[in-house]
Amino acid sequence: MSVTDNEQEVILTVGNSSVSILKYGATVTSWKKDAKEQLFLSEKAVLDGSKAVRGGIPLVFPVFGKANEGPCSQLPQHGFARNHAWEFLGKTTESPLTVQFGLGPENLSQQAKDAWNYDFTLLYSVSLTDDGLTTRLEVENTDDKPFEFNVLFHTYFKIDDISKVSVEGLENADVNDKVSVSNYKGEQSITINQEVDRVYANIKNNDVTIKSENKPQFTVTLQENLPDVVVWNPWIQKAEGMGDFHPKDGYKNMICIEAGSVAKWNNIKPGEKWQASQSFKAML
Ligand code: TA6
Repeated sequence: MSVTDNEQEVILTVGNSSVSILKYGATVTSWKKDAKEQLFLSEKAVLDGSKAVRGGIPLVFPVFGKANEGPCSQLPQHGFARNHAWEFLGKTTESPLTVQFGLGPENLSQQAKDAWNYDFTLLYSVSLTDDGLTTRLEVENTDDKPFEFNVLFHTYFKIDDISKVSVEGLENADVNDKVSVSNYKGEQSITINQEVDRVYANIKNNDVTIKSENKPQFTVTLQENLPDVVVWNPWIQKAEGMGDFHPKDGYKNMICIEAGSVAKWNNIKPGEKWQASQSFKAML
């Protein structure tokens, strides 16, 4: 069991499992279980701190997508948490092995502070066990006025073949489908054979399962304050259009199952804290 801290990243090791967290964006870039990589990371992911990482688990705060109006309207897509350097705050617990990162206005560019002018503290914890990974984000309003926000863990799971994948646990959720521009109820089992970009809101279960050839490969447990799940696969055309998405047929080897609180704004008053956490298990 170890924690290694270098200039760019922090690496946790527990037995044959490991997790690597880039200090830029506090972005998990690798999670290995039994030495096998569980997350998709584009071969052209930019890891030098010049742009958000294409893969792993980018963090989305304070806005999911783009806001056309309101306090987040001047922010870039998915906000600023994923494209600023966080402070490594060290190890918090031995079992499970947990490290923590912090972000506040003092870590933001002037542009980001001008775009979203609130005092806040983010504390992000990553915990590793032999077979699982837990991520937890705490938001504190240290300002003298309330603010609203979204949170999302934008997780890219690595899979062998998208044509053999199904996702269960999202049945009866309220779906906002950005591709077909329609709303409907979540289906019992989701398969992917085209671009998919959907918000499943008000999830009825705590667990979402990603299956490969009908065998459970990952479970995502929505532990706290994560009522929504985004399902995304860029498919052929959108993969072609992203300069940092490589190989171009990599859409066959990834699926984003993104636990979040994005369908509605969360609102916290001065002095209040809010937290969300999810846990992954890898089974294949
Ligand atoms: O989570 C799905 C989504 O909102 C898609 O609409 C797509 O834009 C994806 O995020 C990636 O966004 P990015 O800003 O990282 O290119």
